[in-house]
Formats: sequence, structure tokens, C-alpha cells
Amino acid sequence: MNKENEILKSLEEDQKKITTLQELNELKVKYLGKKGLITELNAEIKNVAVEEKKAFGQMVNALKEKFLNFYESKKESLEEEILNKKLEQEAIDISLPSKKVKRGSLHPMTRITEEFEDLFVSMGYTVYEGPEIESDENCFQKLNLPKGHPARDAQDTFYLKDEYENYLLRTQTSTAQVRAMEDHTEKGPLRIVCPGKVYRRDEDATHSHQFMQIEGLVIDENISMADLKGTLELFCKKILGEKTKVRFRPSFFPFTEPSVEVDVSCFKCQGKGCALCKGTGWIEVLGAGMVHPHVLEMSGYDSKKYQGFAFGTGIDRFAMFKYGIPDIRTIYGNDIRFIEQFDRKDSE
Ligand code: 2U9
Repeated sequence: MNKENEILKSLEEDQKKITTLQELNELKVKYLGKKGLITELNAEIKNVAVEEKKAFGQMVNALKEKFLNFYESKKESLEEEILNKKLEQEAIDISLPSKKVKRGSLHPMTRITEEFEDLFVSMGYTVYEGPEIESDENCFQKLNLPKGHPARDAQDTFYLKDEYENYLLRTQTSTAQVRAMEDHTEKGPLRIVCPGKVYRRDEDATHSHQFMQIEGLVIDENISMADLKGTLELFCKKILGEKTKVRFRPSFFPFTEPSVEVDVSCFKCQGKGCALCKGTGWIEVLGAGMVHPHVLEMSGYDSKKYQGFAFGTGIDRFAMFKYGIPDIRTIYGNDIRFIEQFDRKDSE
């Protein structure tokens, strides 16, 4: 058997045995390495007669090409095999149910506050917030409650000490409206809602020393009680349902004149009378009124040119009605079992 056939036969047998990349590389060394069978055959060319050199060279090249063809295709198939094995081992079954991630939820007070804000923003109002520590002037005097006014008693609250004795935890968010009016240097139209925490000397199932209010203020030319009534009727219907009936009763607040209290038909019994509405069919939800001209003047508005209406409500009170929360203290207890009841549904 000549050298060429010997190499071909040996290669044929070796090819069958290769199962790994390492064996394949060792085979390359065996045939094409420095002392490889094909390399050594190629060196024989110097001993070949001149007229046979060309044919000999072509034969060696054909052997080399045969080997390299085998080498490349085997390499590719072995690498594919390795990759497939790896993919198989690392496969993730995406059809398995995932672990449930515990999502947090918004506190019911945050939810209802955002609901109120969204509604007023949709009517062109701006959300305006003020600080919780306020001056006696902003909290009372600028709202027509001078020192010694009897209406202060119902709210008198947490004053700061010593050199800060003129400061207190605000008793109503109206302080933010006062700030907005004073900041509004051009004294033109204003349309704001002011949500936030307020503090009073109160503590029972329906009153907390800290609670949340949202108050609104609209100032413009030609503002009348009709604007107030239309706005608050729309507010009540949007928040409590289109079937809600709304009634306005005369009332008194030092900062508004005339003043009203706003009742809605009981959303539990639809006005028939139940424990929630204490048998009356109505629930009081808002206070409101036309801004007192003196209040407008004290914050720099010309009350001959501008009128305004204002309103306020306790957000906690609304949440208690809306979600059927019997004790206001649970809202601030931070008991996770209470808050979890308001978890978002998965669709939200
Ligand atoms: C300015 C002028 C007038 C805001 C108003 C009420 C009526 C009111 C209470 C409802 C329940 C607060 O949470 S509560 O105790 N609020 O009845 N608030 S009018 O009037 C203003 C505010 C700011 C400059």
C-alpha cells in the first residue's frame, strides 16, 4: 500500500473514533502538526522526480483538504452538540407558575386624596400644599378669627413653646389657601385645592387629634353661589355616585358669608334611613360658602372686583363612609391587616 492510501485508510478509521473537541485537535496534530503524517508526506516532495512533483503536490493538497473538510465539519457538529447539551441543562420551564410577588398597596387615605385631587385637576384646579406648622396669623387672624374669637375654642390646639408661641400645628388647611392668595402677587383669578394633615384637640371613634382635610378655593370676577352649588354637586356625584342627592343648609363659618353645610343622600340606604345616617337619610359631608369680603381684602384682593367660594371636607370622614370604616383610629394605627384590605386587585 502506498503512503497516500495508508494515510487515507488511517484517517478513515480515526474519523470514526472522534467524540470530543480535544480528540479532534489531537487528530489535527497527528495529521497536520510539525511531525504530522500529511506534513511529513509533504516533505517527501524533495525526493520525488521533477516530472512527478506536480502530481505529488496535488495529491498532498487533496489529502490536506480532505482532512480540513472533515475537521471543520466535525468541529461544527461537536460545538453544536455541546451547546445543545448546555441549553438542555440550563432550560427554564416558563410554563411553571411564577412565585407571587407581594405588592404593596396605597393607603386608603392616599387613594381617596388622589381621587379628590384628580377630580379637581380635571376641572382646572391646581393642587397647592402648605406647611403643617403655621402662624396664628395665617391659621386664624387672616381667616376672620382674631385673638379671643369664640370660634377658636372648637379648634384650639397644639401651640409651640417659648419664642415660637405664635406658631401652632394648623387646625385647617385654609392656611394654605391664605398663603396661595398672598403668593398670588398679581391678585387675579385663583382655582386651587389644598389637601393635607390638620391637628385639633379631639379624640374619639370619629375624631382624631390628627386628620386630613381637603379644601378648595376659587376666586374670580362674577363668582356666585350658583358656581359653588354646581361644583359641589358635581363633586359629590362623581365621588359617591350619580344617583346621590345633594342638599345645602345655611350655616356659619367666620371666613365665609353666606355659609352652607352640604348633605348627601345616604349612600347605604339611598335616603330611606339607617344606622349610618342615624335614620335621617342624609349625611353631612362638606362645609362651604362665599369667601368673606374681609378675608379677601386681608390677603390683598379687591373684594369689589373679585368674589370667591371655598369649601372643605374631612378626607377621613369620606373614607370612613366610602369604605365602611367604623373607627377613625384604625386609619392611623398602621395595622397591616387593615391596610391590606385595600390592596390593589391584580387588574389595577
Ligand atoms: C379661605 C377662605 C375660606 C374653607 C371652608 C369649610 C367651609 C368647612 C370643614 C369641613 C369638615 C373642615 O374637616 S372639617 O372640619 N370645613 O366647613 N371650609 S368653607 O373656607 C375658606 C378657606 C380659605 C381663604
